[in-house]
Amino acid sequence: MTQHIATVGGVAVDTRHWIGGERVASPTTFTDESPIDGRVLAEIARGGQAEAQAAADKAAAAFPVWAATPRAERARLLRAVADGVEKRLDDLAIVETSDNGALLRSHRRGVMPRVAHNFRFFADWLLELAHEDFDTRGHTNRVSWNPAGPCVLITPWNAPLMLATWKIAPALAAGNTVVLKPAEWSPLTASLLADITAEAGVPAGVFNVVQGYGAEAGSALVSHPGVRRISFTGSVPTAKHIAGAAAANLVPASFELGGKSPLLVFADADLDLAVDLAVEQYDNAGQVCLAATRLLVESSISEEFVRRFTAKAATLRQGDPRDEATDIGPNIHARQVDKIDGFVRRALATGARAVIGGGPNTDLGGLYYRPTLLSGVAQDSEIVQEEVFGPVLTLQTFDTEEEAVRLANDTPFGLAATLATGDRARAERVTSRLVAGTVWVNCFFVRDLRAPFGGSRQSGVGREGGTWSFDFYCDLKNTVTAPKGWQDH
Ligand code: TXE
Repeated sequence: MTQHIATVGGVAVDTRHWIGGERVASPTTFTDESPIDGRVLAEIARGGQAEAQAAADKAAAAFPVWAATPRAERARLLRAVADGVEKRLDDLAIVETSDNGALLRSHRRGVMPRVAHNFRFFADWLLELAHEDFDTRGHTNRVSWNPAGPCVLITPWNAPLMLATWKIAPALAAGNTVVLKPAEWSPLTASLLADITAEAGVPAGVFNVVQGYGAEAGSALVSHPGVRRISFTGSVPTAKHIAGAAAANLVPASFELGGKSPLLVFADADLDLAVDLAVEQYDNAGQVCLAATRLLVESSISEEFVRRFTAKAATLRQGDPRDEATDIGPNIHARQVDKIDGFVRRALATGARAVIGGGPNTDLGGLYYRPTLLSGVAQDSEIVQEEVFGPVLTLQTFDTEEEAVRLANDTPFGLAATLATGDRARAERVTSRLVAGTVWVNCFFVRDLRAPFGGSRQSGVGREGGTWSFDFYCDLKNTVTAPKGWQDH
């Protein structure tokens, strides 16, 4: 029994799947390492076809009862999960930091409270979700929201519990059952969440976790014919693979993918604010899909911008993410660091110049990449067109608003854009022309769960948040009732 428990940051974490309200082991395991120092944290159950089948069966079996559970009761249970998250906030924070290397102080103060909020928000929203009635020549149309069935949720490692619970909370609130497959590089907090849901009283089979690799557990889950919805956050190639599996079973799927978002800095901007916004893009060591990694700066102020940016970036402390004073931690995995460095090497070899950074921080070991800014990059170059997912920004300049918009929109992505300008009319003009699911004006990363979140082009399909989440996780039914034919008429 005890060999299934790993102790991470002093917290006991079960390394098995959570299927039908029980812990389930697999014949084989995979190794989970910490990006902080490469230390082995746990041997995790390695799911595949059999575990996917078992979880899908349990989710299907639990669905009718959960779907029929009164909304008030579902909402109560989701709030109990939120309470459980808050009760174990420190445990979740230290385990997540150990597992994915993001800052402990962010997990404690920002991320984990928002995980709890995800459950409360969708519990509240559920209770307000009203059916809509309208009249057609005396006939009543009643549009009602009905749970779709078992949902498979596939999530990434850059913000594991945060991104998973954006999906889990609305899916469960809507009356669906869930099978979560967390990323193999950060599997631990999903297991703690399973404990929390059980303690909260969520019935067996309503929430399930299958651990494992994407090509094994993930692939088996998304191909399962019993699944009614698939929601995915991750990379574009994996999304295309999942889209194929979803299409084969005609299952609606939503995709939150990568980005190559711009930060447009106009000469009329508050320059210190613009610099703060730019430096903020190094958060989470650049492993944020929304990150505005392309700095587009009006030529007339670019020199001053770079001067202030460089000074500000020099104050960032890179190091152990458990240390309160650290601003930038490690990247997730040696493979990711190699990938980041490959992008930077190729850019430097083709004419780019490193204004700051330009390689791993070898003082800290190979997993920490120095915050990097590259200038002299061509618009059609790989470094400008492709997502790096590391602390690497590019700098380009523009002379006119027209040129700024053209550069901003000229990538395969359309997730977000950030503007720094002091001119409201310009902000409106530019915003209306940007291809982006979210535009921030003189701010960054302000996120309200009532608002839709998602991307255009290769950044995704569908939106999450508020009503849009319920749109996705529900089957709408329109019931048309005639005024005639009643016994009592
Ligand atoms: O992503 P994958 P990776 C981008 C970022 C990063 C790159 C690669 O640029 O460098 O993607 O990261 C599961 N069937 N983003 O390789 O493979 C996998 O197990 C079903 C941006 O980690 O997409 C994991 O749970 N599932 C992004 C999840 O998909 C499969 C966040 C994501 O892994 C599968 C993460 C398959 N065939 C990466 N193959 C964002 N939008 O924020 C893999 N998975």
